[in-house]
Order: sequence, then structure tokens, then C-alpha cells
Amino acid sequence: MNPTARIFVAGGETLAGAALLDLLHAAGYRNVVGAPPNEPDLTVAGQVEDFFGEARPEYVFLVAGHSGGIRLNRERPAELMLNNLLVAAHVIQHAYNHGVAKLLYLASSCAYPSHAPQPLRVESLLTGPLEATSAAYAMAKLAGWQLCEAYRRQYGACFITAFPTNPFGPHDDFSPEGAHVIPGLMRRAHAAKLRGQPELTVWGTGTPRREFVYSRDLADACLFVMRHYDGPEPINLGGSAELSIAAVALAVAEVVGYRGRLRFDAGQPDGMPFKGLDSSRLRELGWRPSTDFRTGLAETYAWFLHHVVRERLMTNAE
Ligand code: GFB
Repeated sequence: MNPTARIFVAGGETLAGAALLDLLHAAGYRNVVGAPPNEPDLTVAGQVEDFFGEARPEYVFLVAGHSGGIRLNRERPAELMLNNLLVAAHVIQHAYNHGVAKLLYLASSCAYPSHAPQPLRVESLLTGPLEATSAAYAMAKLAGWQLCEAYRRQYGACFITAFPTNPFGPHDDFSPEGAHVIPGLMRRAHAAKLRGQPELTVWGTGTPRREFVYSRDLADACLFVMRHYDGPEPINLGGSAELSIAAVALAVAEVVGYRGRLRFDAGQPDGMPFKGLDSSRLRELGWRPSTDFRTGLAETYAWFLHHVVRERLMTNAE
């Protein structure tokens, strides 16, 4: 992928997309097309077709599609599934129709069967039932993967799929209804600290385990895979930390400076008991995450204070 290559990051406003645009810029790629605010509405076929006809990208990172934490998945499965199906279908179809050389599709670790052997190996995909809380979204991600496979088999397209572990970082969704565990807890711990609340509620029992990847590392892994991997099998993109939700809550409270007690609300769903990826394929290729978990949390909190809290204060001041 030479520095003048025309590159499209579909989903430039997402957590992974924003990190990828920053990385491509820092890596000297000067021909990135369709970056926000010029990204077409990927759910509208005509807009996607026109965009590919005009911009003619050579490489596509397909990281688009609405996503959210366990609450959003339970409350809005139809919206999440439809959005992800439309986005994947339109981008993959028009990427092929307009001669894209290589496309990387970013799926999600919730697409693994909920009780597959750990750590999760790509061979386990489609071998068992999905986690109920995110089955609709997961099915859309599995469909996107299979569509890439189908274009590879029927047309020889170099469309590859990567399954990332739970990402976090700047540009994440910190909203109460959409946030994943780290931004969700970070927002509530910050509010609890300001209010001097004696305890912070953590959803679920705190026992599930998750593997996390910092968004900058995820972007780096995506660029690495685009450059160095074009195998027919999907590839896992693991992170630097795997820990219990109770340990995540303690680490977030420490970074935020919240000193109260943690209360676990077992009335809230735990989701998959364990979600850790086998990333030996990526390691063998020579990639490793470079950001430790605590540094990632601290940078995410700094971004939250600057981009969410400060902006909210300025809006309220107006
Ligand atoms: O991050 P999260 O929403 O996603 O939840 P999943 C992880 C764990 O953290 C669950 C607990 O056991 C939650 O109950 N948790 C504790 C919290 N406090 C909170 C909180 O304040 N907010 C949230 N959100 N969780 C998602 C899938 O599953 O993983 C998505 O639903 C996607 O589709 C994403 O795949 C990567 O890891 O459980």
C-alpha cells in the first residue's frame, strides 16, 4: 500500500475509524478519500455507488456500522442488525464493482458462539449458539464476513475479515444507553466522584472476563493486516489486557479518582461469561499491541474530560 494509494475508511466517525484516520495521516498516507464530513450515508445504496464511482478507492477499511454495549444490544437489536447488514452489503458490493484491490472488514468478537472453547479460535465460528444479548448484531457481523468470503470464492476478490476483541479509547460512545463497559463506568464514576456518592453501581456480577484492545492499537493491527495478511481465513485482533469486569471497574475508578465502594447489580445481565481471543496468527505475523491497559484508560479519561465534559459545560454555559 504505497503512500499515494487512495484509501477509504468506511466508518470514519467510529471508535476504530477515527483511530485509523489518525494513524493513516501519521503514517504519511495523503490520499484518504471520504473522510468525515465527506463520508456518504452507507445505508443508502445510491450514495455508496456514486461515492465509489467518483472517489475510486483502491483500499477499503470497512469498520462502519452502529454498535453499542450490552444495554443498546438488548433494547435496539433491529436497528443494530439492519444498519450493519445494509452498510456491509452496500460497501462490499460497490467495492467489488469499482475494482477495489483489497478490503478489510471488521466484524466483532460477540459473533463467536457464547460457550465456545476459550481463547476463541476462528475455527469455532458458526459452531454454536450466539450470546442472546447481542445475537442480532452478531448475526449481521457474521453475514458481513460470509459476504466477503462469497466475493472471494465467486470473484477472487481480496476481501479479508478480522474479529477484534472489545475496543475502547478516544471517540468512544459515552452515552448511558450506548456505552460499552469502560466508557459507561468511566462516565458514571466521574459523576459519582463529583457528587461525592458513597458507592458506584457496576452492572452484573462482576465475574465475566473480557479482553480489551486500545483503539490506537486496533487501528495499528488493522493497517498491519491490510499490509501483511490476505489469507482466506478470518483473523483475530486481540489486545493487551484480559480481566474480570470487577477488575475493570477498580481500574476505571482508580483512573477517574473515585474512592467510593463498588456495588454489583446482579439484576443486570452479564452477557458472555468470557470473551478472550486466540490471536496467535497475528502474533506469528509479528504484530503486538503497544499500549498497556492503564495508559489506555488514562488517555481515554483525558479525552472524555476534554471532549465530553468540557463540551457539555460549554453547551450548558451558552
Ligand atoms: O461492554 P459491554 O456492554 O459488552 O459489557 P459485552 C461487558 C460487561 O460489563 C457485561 C458489564 O457483563 C456488563 O454487564 N458492565 C458493568 C457494564 N457495568 C457496565 C456499564 O456501565 N456499561 C456496560 N455497557 N456494561 C458487547 C456486545 O458485549 O460487546 C456488542 O453486546 C459488541 O455487540 C461488544 O460485540 C464488543 O462485551 O458484554
